[in-house]
Amino acid sequence: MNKLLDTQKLANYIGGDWMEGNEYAPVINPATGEVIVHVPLSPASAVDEAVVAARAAQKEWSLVPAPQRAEVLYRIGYLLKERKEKLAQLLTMENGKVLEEARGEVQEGIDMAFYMAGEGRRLFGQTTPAELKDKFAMSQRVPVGVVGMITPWNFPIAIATWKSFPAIVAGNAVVWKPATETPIMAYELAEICEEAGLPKGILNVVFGSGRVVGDAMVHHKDIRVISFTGSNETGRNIAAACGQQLKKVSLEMGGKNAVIVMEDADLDLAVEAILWSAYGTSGQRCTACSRVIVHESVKEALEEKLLAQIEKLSIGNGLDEAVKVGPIINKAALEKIKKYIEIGKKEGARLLTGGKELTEEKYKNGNFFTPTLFTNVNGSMRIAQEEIFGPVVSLIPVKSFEEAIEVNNNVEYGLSSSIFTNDVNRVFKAQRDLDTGIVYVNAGTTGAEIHLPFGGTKGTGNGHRDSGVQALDVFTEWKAVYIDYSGRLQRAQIDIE
Ligand code: UN1
Repeated sequence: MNKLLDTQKLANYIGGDWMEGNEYAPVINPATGEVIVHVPLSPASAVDEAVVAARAAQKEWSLVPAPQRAEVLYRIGYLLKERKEKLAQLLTMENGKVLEEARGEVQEGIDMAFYMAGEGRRLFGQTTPAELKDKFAMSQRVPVGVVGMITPWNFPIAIATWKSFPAIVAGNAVVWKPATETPIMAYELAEICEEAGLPKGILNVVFGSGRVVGDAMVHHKDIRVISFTGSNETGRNIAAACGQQLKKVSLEMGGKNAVIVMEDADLDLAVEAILWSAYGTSGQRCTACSRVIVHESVKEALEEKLLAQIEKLSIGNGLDEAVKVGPIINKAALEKIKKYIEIGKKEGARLLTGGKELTEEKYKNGNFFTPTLFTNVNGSMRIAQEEIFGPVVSLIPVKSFEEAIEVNNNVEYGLSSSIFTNDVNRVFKAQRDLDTGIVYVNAGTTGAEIHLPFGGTKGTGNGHRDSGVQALDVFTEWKAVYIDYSGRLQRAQIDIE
């Protein structure tokens, strides 16, 4: 048993009860290959039970004044803060990201708790003049009821907080399917919610596969909204199923994010930012930089500087503070990355560094891959178009600012982009013309802050946003209310003077 965990077998959390499973799968530390814990693989009936509990609890929760609902979120925030180090260590063990990043991820959860707790005293609606005399009109947010959330392994706690905290403060109950690769964060968060006094049934965790648990959630008639972060293929299937049922769905599905380096850029700064956004989390972020679009006049200088720094990156177990690049989540993800290296070579891109799985003694039980840089890539090659989700960067030379913007936009995704330039006119043009939900100037493509909307255009999603106050739009409906205090029948559009 791991000393940081009080159990060998995780349990579902349904209606405030911890329920053992029948079937379990091992959870493997991607750095060491060791089994850390076992996660239940629940049947679809567990979703039914969770929804029953959620529905019952939500009725009362929606009547609790929002500032009081927020009090619970404040307590959750303080507990997350208190346990930040323990959570970060567990996160590194199950996900592999290096400790520094794991701490940063827990911090996102803490920030989200306090930010959404503040919304408890806002949740603004609008009053609007009515057409008729002695009549009052307003619109207000109301909870949708039971919310389903399906979250990925790459940010197992932050993304869960982006979705559950706005849902909870707005008066909903949540049924949550975390990724089976990283269930410990879900287990810990559920425990914290319980300790913070979140009423039973408001947060329910059902562990299991997408095929069984996810599918049951998507098709459950009493789950009114599905909020999903994950792969494009799964997201499209969920959207189709929700479309059929007229169920609201919010999707966030990745990116092919670029850093643009113009000829007037501070190259050393750009190199630092590229390293951090491309190889941090081993490139396993939706926001990771996987393309560098560089002006041809600084291409060679940039390549040289990048190469010198990439070779210094230490790869290994993220629990070691000196390590900068941790493992890949599992063997299947590793195989996918290897396949793209072959594709890149066949397409005629030049491999400058990396492209290898590490198999020496100290790496052999984990899934390690070297930070990789391809150059002379053409924007239409598959390695420059498809999401690889690993530490693989394609360097694409361009001749002008206009071409850089065009290459940036010419992909299926639209999550994050960045430009390095010191030309103020280009800064303003770029922030207008880069077709992504997030734009950075003189900073890398990662590091979104929780009080701004997170999401993207085109194949990245379906127009909704996670985090930011905009997340409330996913978890609330607008209700228009008219109060006529004239004492007589006043017909809108007709009885106007
Ligand atoms: C993700 O990869 O899905 O902006 C989330 C960032 C982090 C969140 C990434 N704050 O890189």
